[in-house]
Amino acid sequence: MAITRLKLFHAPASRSARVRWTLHEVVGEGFELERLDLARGDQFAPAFAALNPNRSVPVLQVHRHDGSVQTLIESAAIVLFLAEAYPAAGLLPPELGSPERADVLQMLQFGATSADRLLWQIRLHEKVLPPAERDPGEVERSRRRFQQQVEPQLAERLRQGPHLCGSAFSAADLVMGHNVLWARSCGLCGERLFQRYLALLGRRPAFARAFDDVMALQA
Ligand SMILES: N[C@@H](CCC(=O)N[C@@H](CS)C(=O)NCC(=O)O)C(=O)O
Repeated sequence: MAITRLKLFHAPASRSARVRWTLHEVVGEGFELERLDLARGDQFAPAFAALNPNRSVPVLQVHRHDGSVQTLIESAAIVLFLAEAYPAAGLLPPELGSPERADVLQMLQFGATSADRLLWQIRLHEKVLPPAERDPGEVERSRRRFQQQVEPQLAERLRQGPHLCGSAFSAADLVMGHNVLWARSCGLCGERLFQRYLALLGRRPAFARAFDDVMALQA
């Protein structure tokens, strides 16, 4: 059923940036954006909690031609949904069941689960939890595991790349590229090849649009 309208609930410097970036890749400016201020607690407003009981961003509302509105949560699932719904954007190798498509799926999930979890543990114990509940040991363990498990796998792929799954940009870059950006803000992914990878991604107009609010925050 044809999609008639897309609306993203988004907060800068959060996982919803993956979805905002994907939307700019697939429909350019053809979507609506509602910004939430997580520090102010907008995610706990009853109207938003009714959309996402997890009280987190991203949330994507998909309006279709038959008048239905579907509410989607979970950044990686939404990235995958958009990649499938807009095949002309070329974010997934087209052949179902092909090794190339399987590789993009595994890297996208690796980004959304194992890598994301380690980065989240670092953030949680450095910034989010009340100081008395923070565990510096957990930060250290997560950093070490990221450096020992995630970085070498990404580096090996980027050496062959230039993208994560070969020569073509894909949905895996949308999730893992965002993670590399996040990792660098934690002092990880320091090797030059990660810098080169982000420079490559940064040349995409959709990337620049998607992260303009982060740049504005930093400025
Ligand atoms: N697994 C979810 C995680 C979503 C999530 O935790 N989002 C964070 C921002 S990165 C959030 O909205 N947190 C709400 C809060 O800080 O209270 C996804 O990838 O979409």
